[in-house]
Amino acid sequence: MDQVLQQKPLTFKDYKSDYKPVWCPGCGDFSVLAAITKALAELQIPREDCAVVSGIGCSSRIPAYTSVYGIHAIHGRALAAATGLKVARPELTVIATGGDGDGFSIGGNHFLHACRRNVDMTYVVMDNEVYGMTKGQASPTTASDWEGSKLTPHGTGVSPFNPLSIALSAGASFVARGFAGDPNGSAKLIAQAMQHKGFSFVQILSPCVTFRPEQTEWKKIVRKGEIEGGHSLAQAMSFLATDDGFATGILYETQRPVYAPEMSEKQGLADIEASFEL
Ligand SMILES: Cc1ncc(C[n+]2csc(CCOP(=O)(O)OP(=O)(O)O)c2C)c(N)n1
Ligand code: SF4
Repeated sequence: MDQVLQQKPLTFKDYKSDYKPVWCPGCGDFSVLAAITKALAELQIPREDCAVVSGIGCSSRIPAYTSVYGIHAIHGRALAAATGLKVARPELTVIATGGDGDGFSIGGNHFLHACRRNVDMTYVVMDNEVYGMTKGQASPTTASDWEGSKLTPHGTGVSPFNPLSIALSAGASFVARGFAGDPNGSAKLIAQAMQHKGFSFVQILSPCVTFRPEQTEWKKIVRKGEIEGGHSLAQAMSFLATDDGFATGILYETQRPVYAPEMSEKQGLADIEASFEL
């Protein structure tokens, strides 16, 4: 008699790899890893149908800690690699991850164009307002008066930018903010972002306890679920006009054409190698 094998649903643990994270104890990125794996379990994405792509930084180590496919690309180029992967393999669920330095400084230009292109993938940025991996320099989201870096001992004197505002202006079709101290809330946001058809951007406030120890206070000031966004761009823009950066939730979601070019012909490895010959 044929035996029907009943497969057990995957849990978040099934999406974790055997590598132990090397993050500092208390780093917010632990919770973001938990949130991403919970979102994958919630949606029961087959592991072989998913890839996590990152650049360089503490937060960009995430692909190694998951059991799905991964690309640990070069600094600032997570979105370029993720875009190429999704366009070449549209059947894959693609999640790009990284930090504010990786995504908004060296990768800033790629961020703008990813929002504009609207490739169907999710970008999760662990924002700790600092370069953690390179020992605490200021990033594009660091407040102008932060005096914690030896490189800018009197503060940067430069206004930080608001990633949600940039994403919205550049055309992202799903924009949200979560908090590492709320892994269940972040998992829900990431799952919603993954279900969105188009480019979805989720900023997650993720404390760097080593170079920004004061960020442990974020748990007292974050207001979970307070963002009242929706489908109106005007409403989202007006929310951002008075945003202090500590409310979480979905700011904006809309549907617009997804960039998914047809591959004219399947290239073999030999063709690709030939195209690189000098
Ligand atoms: C081309 C290049 N420039 C600079 C570096 C050095 N570098 C490595 S990680 C990093 C910043 C990481 O900061 P962030 O993306 O905010 O991540 P975090 O470590 O805070 O998670 C920099 C400047 C590099 N690896 N490659
Ligand atoms: S340096 Fe900061 S961002 Fe990097 S692992 Fe430590 S706490 Fe996390």
